[in-house]
Amino acid sequence: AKGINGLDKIVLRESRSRSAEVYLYGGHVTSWKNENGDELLHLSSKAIFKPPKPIRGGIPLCFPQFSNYGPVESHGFARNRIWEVDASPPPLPSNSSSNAFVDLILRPTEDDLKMWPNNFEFRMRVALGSEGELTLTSRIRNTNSDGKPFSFTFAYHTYFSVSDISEVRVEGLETLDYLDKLKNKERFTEQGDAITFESEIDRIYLSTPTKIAILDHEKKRTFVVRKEGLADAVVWNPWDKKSKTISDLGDEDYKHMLCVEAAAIERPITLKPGEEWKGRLELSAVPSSYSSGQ
Ligand code: TA6
Repeated sequence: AKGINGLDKIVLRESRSRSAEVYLYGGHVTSWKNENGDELLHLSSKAIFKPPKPIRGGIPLCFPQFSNYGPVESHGFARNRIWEVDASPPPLPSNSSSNAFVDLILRPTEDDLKMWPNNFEFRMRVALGSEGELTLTSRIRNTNSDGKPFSFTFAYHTYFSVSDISEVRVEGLETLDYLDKLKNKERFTEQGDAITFESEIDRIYLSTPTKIAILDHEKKRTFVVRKEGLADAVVWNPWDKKSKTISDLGDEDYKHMLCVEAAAIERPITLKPGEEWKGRLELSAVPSSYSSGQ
């Protein structure tokens, strides 16, 4: 369907899960609704849908570089590009019961090759499962014809919608080491209980488990993040001061959003020509009897 600014909008609906649906603009998921039609991702009230400006919210794709960890623009160029529907997707094991999915593909533009001289095929399948779970499966292949390997870092920069950031806990990152972007990316160790939020946070947690939980107290809802091929997890909230410096983010948005980003950063992925990397993210939102303190 034609979406904002004439950008092609793709809508996924899963018949067995009532009002569950997913909106995509190119490779960018901007909306994920559960079976009651509740919006589960945060999209900034000031988001700009005009390539090459990245859309503020949803699930921006950081490739070939996370943040400023490398030579190209911050978070790379994949999130700023117009993707195509993949006419010849690779056969994927139908391990997911979902029949609501779309296969997309991105190849480098001439400009991209100037910034990052590597040929690649970046295929992504976005699927909405019968329980309303959202799965993004990325497959990145090195198609260099000159025998050159390449390395990249990657993140699904997911913006979760939360009722009140001061009543959110993240479980699964306890006792892990992290790099703190607010302290010169120095390495620290997380303490022994769930992470809570009362100020700006911008951390890359290292060697994280495949499952991370984000508990929203007011909604009695837990987001479950399951990931494969993505060892790290970034936790980011700009809080009030930093928010005011981000032109496409509402001043109050930080109260109702939290980024928990499945990522591969500490150890970049290296591919020889012909090799392919797979990074899979599965998001679900389940009722939780979360009570602060337990
Ligand atoms: O993932 C956290 C982060 O790297 C923050 O440092 C902040 O820059 C955020 O990404 C947003 O980046 P963006 O380029 O989308 O404004």
